[in-house]
Amino acid sequence: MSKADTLSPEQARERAAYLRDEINRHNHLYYVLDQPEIPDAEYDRLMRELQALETRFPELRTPDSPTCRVGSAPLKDFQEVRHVVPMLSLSNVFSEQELADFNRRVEERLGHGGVVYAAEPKFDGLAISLVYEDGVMVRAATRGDGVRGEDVTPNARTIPTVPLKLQGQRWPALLEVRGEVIMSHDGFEALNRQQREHGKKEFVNPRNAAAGSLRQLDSSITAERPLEVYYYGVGEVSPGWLADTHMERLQQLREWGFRINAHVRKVTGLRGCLGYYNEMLDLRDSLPYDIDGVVYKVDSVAEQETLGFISRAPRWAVAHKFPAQEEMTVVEAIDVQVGRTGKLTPVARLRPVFVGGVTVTNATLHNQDEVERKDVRVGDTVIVRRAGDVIPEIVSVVKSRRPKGLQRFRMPERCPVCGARVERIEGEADARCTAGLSCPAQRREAIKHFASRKAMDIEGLGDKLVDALVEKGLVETPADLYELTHEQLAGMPRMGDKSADNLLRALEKSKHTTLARFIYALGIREVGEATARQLALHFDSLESIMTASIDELQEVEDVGPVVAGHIVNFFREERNREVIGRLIEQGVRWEDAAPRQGKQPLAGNTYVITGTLSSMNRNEARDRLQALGAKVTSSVSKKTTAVICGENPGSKYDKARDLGIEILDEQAFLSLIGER
Ligand code: 9MJ
Repeated sequence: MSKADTLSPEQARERAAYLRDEINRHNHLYYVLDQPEIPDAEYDRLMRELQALETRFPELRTPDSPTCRVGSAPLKDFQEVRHVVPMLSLSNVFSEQELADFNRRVEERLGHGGVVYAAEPKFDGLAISLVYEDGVMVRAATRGDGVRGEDVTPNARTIPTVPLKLQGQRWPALLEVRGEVIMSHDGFEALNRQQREHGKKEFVNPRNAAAGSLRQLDSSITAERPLEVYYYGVGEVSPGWLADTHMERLQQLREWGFRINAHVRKVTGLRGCLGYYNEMLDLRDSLPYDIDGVVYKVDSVAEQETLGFISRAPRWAVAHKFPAQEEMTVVEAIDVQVGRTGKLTPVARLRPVFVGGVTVTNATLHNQDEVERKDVRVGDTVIVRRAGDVIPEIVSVVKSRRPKGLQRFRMPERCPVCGARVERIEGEADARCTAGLSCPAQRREAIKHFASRKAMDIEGLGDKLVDALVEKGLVETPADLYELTHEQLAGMPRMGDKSADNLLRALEKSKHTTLARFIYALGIREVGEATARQLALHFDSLESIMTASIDELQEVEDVGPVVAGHIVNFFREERNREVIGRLIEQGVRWEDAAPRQGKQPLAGNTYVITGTLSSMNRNEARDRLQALGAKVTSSVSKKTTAVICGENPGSKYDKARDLGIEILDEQAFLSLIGER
């Protein structure tokens, strides 16, 4: 039962008035100001609730009800354009059942089953109409309210995927083409990076950025924005030119130079529609742009005409929406986590909310500036976005739902774990706990990093076990790991004799490592895997890295003054030197790096590794080759010296064969690096 079914007529009248005002306000925020305050899913819910009320109490349907129109009046500043053929909106379905109902109505009206549909992705951007006279683009307009839009001709001309002239020899004297203006994820991120660097407001999502960019009074601004268009229909066209089906029409448009999306295709009946929906839902996260659903359009234009329209939407098409990627929820707390290098990260604890296909309970707030910029407070209603595999984010606060008296968030002045002073260096975004490895949180994270796969690769030493070992006081530094006894390990939660044995064996095995891994494992600030490898290649030994000056360190590729400073500070610290000394006493060792001159037998050679090697993993194989002066890359080209192939090699093997490049099996590889 929906809310509309439970209200008395008086309550319904009040609720409808509230919904009308609220929807109109959000319409204005969205269409005119480009500043939406609530996610689309919430807007849709308000709209559907009002529709349900108006269905039950038709007398509530006032002429100014937002259910009677879509969009809102154009901005005053743009010239108004009247659409001779109205720009339709699509009705939405949100479930299989609603889609089945739609398909049944279509079948009933057409008098047959197995209806053929053109299925298309539903781009999440804003609609545009382009008019061509004698093959030349003369006018571009936004949809506006469907009848009156805004003239954005100079802006549209700046978009590379808007043809200024039609391709081919023959086209109708008058052709109006319609499509969706979007911004890709890459474009959106680049734009926001630029906005940040110039101290300007960031856009909340790609659709908003596209709308804000197209509707600029100064088209030179539009020109700098990465806008694109996909086309999906026509408006007013000289008679006699167009094909009889939607799919054929799209092909005509393609030939005239319009970009048609590669995922458009014909499907049959309800099953065909559902198959397409599931396929696109799977693809969604890997597409370089946002889609918020799919659209099915009856393919036959004659059948479209039979079906006709209902108010502003065609009866022959429907949008089948995906689960929303933005939802609203409430911030129940803001916790502060302490990372490996002492960095304090505020994390919002959320009332659980289903968004982007999973239940989300946390969202990172990155740092203090981010919290201040978004002004997120405990008790706030916020919009949460989860797109793809990206960590959930708070997009914005719904200010109109903020209860009175909420406190601004303040970064603590003391570390929430150890109580040490927190410092924030002038010009840096991050606040840090100053206690270093005497802070239990930093110790824990440092040990997890030390043990991780790309560092010492200690198999079986998971995060939970590290937490427990630090908690019990058995491990304070990485060196303590190698002094753990069988009894201590077997006595830990979820551990037994066998797993203790396995872990001791893994610890022993990890002692034989490479200099690059060891440096990376130390967890020096801003020394990632690549920098660690460069350091190991450049210097002969750990000793020379530990005693290098800031200037000497900067001779290494990728090392600037800041990183060099972190390295010097790290090795200057007595505690760190002591831990390193103990690790070496315990037997941690690596092959001496080849001296820089003379002993780099593979210098100048480039290798690619594919498939699974039995004697070592690919990272190790890469380290060994690099230690001998070779370059290791991920793709095969004419410059590749040889491809090293393990079991089940990928397409790189085929490519090497095609290019006639030498292929080495594991035996040949081992003799190359001097193992056999
Ligand atoms: C989008 N937004 O991708 C239509 N749309 O067709 C597609 N919108 C549409 N079609 C008729 N693919 C009205 C709107």
